[in-house]
Amino acid sequence: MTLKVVGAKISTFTRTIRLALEYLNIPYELLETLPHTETAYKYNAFGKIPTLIDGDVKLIETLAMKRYIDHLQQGNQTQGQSLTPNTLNEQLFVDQWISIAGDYAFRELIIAVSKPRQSMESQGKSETEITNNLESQLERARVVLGAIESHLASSASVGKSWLCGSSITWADLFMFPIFADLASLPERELIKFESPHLWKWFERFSDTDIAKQTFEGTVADSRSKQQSKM
Ligand SMILES: N[C@@H](CCC(=O)N[C@@H](CS)C(=O)NCC(=O)O)C(=O)O
Repeated sequence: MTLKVVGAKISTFTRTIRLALEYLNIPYELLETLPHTETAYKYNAFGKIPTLIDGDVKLIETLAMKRYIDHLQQGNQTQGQSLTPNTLNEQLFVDQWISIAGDYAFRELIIAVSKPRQSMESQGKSETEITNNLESQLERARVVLGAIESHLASSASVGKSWLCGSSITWADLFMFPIFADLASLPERELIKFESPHLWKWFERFSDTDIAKQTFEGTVADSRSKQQSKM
């Protein structure tokens, strides 16, 4: 039976799960819904997305989905690649970075910056007004960006290009959709000029097949379409 992902292309957490399924070549269908719709509540009492369904298995939190997808991948003898490393120390490291992505980065970059910016833009506020209104949020965002930047800088100094080592892990999959949204906003300048290692990591991930396969319908996609109409 094909897995079903209930969620939206625009949702960062949904994109994480789709990135994993694409990476591991696990077929799935996307049942598209935004949060807090009748469909979202049908599968998740909190109205959040995504939900992952596989027959009788229904999972409403991405951490549980991660564990389940790893389980599917381990059962698939033909698959060589894994998103979770083998040793306990490496797994703990990945778990920490997933938590940083899902909590600090999501809260300070998506909830505090990306969503209010988009809402102010749609209300027709000027760029000056938007940047003034976001001033304190951007200070907090800078702390998160700075911490990720210094981690990536020290990883790069020992030749490691991904968040948790030399290959893509779940940590990259949780972090990337957040940066894909942020990098499509004027706030990309903060990353580009103040966090060069983070910017390089973002560009490296953007260039992967899985990033391209899940680009359509994202905030970055709709903004690039809007800009090309102008
Ligand atoms: N802890 C949840 C977070 C999921 C989440 O916050 N999803 C967002 C969409 S990216 C959502 O449903 N937002 C609506 C809301 O917070 O009310 C998970 O890991 O699955």
